[in-house]
Amino acid sequence: MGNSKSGALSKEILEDLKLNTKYSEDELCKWYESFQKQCPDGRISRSEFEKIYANFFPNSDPKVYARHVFRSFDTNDDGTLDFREYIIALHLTSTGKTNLKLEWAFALFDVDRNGEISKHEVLEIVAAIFKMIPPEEQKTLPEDENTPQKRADKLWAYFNKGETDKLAEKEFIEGVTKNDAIMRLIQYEPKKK
Ligand SMILES: [Ca+2]
Ligand SMILES: [Ca+2]
Repeated sequence: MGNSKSGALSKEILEDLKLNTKYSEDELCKWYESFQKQCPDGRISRSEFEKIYANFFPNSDPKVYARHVFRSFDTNDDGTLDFREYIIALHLTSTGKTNLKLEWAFALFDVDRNGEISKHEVLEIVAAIFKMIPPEEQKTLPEDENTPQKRADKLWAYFNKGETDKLAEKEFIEGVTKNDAIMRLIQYEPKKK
C-alpha cells in the first residue's frame, strides 16, 4: 500500500511476458497500469477476475467459466492471480490453437487435477462454456450441439469413450487438433462485430 517501489513492472517479468505472449512492451505496460489501478496490492481475486470476464461477455453469463479459468491459472491454489499469471491467462484464453493453449484447455477440463478427464468433467466445463454463448446465438446452433449434454455427448463419442472411461492429455490434444468441429466445442469465441 502506497509503496512507490511496487509501481513499476519488473524487467524480468516484462521480458518473460514478451517472450511468452503475443503482447508488445507497450501493451504490457498499459495492461500493467490498469491492473495496478484495479488491484493495488498486485493480486487479483476470483471475484475481481469474474468481473473482468463479465465485461468481455456482456450478453451472456461467463461466471462459471471464469471460475474454472481462474482455478486453472491459480496453480498454487492461494485464491489470487498475480500480474504474470493474469497476463498468461488472458493470452492463452484469447489466442489461436497453439499446443500451449491446448495444454491449458486440458487443465481447464481436468477439474479435480488428477491428470485425466472424465465425462462428468467434460459436461461441467462444456456447460460453463455454453453459458457464455448469448441466448440468441444458442438458438442458431446445430441440432446436435444445442444443449450442454449434447455437446458433451458429441465430444465423448468423438473420442470413442464409454460413460466411465477417462481421457488422457495426449489423446485430448491430438484429437482436438485434428478436428475443427471438436475444437469449437471446447471453447467459445464471441462473434466479431
Ligand atoms: Ca495463485
Ligand atoms: Ca480429472
